[in-house]
Amino acid sequence: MPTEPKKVLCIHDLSGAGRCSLSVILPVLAVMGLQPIALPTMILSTHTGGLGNPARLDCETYGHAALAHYRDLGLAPDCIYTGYLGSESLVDLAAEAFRLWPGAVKIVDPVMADGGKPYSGFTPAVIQKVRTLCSSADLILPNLTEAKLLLDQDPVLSDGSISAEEALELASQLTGIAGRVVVTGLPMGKFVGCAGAGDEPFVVRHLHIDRSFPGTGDLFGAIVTGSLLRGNVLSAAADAAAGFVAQAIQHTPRNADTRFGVWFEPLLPRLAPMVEL
Ligand code: PXL
Repeated sequence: MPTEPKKVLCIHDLSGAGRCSLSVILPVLAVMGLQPIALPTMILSTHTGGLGNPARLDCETYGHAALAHYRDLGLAPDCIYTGYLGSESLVDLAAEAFRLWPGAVKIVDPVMADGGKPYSGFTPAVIQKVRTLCSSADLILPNLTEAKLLLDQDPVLSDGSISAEEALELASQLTGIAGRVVVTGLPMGKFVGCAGAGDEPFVVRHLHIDRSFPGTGDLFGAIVTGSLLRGNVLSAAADAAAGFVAQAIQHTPRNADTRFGVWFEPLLPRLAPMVEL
């Protein structure tokens, strides 16, 4: 019998247009040789980052029914990877999945804020719930603003850039919440970096590109998840993810509308495994 590709239960929203969340995560994990199982927390016509007021469908009831169906089927994920959970009850949905499959690797991207402020709807109560979810994760992937919010610190940077030492210190503080941490999207002078803690501490830096896009955190998180499940160490996974995000930005024409995300699709073959496991 051939071995089934590893299953990743992906608990994120599905934003139809705007290249983020499940529409980025599913193709990335699939091309990396994994088997994504999509569990949309919410269906939106677009993300909430500047494309007007999206149509929304809350999938909480569906989500609980889907989890019960997977449990009854005996379909146990190897990994549970969570992202945008726009309400307290959707954080409970993710926590329920963690309870159902305690043996799965639990990766939480605490999608809730960027650029120094929370996304709409992320009240202090939701943020507290996300913090609790992070404390039951094996790995968390906050951006800088989310990292500060998780630590209950002021999310606005005073001088717009942080040093490698400060980045490592921030990642290390977060190991008080989850075992392993990668803080992403760190402005480090002419570089953009990420910092890891929990095993060997590391900093990965790539040349900073002066444009920002929605969905790059999801692209990063999916590649880290895929790369870890393929047996790589965390620093290698983060380096691969940061490198791919930088390439995807470089391949997005300068005059493209940034609200629709990076043009990553033609680059997907670069993520395909060279060797079958
Ligand atoms: O990529 C982050 C993200 C995911 N999902 C939704 C969002 C955002 C960021 O704005 O609005 C719905």
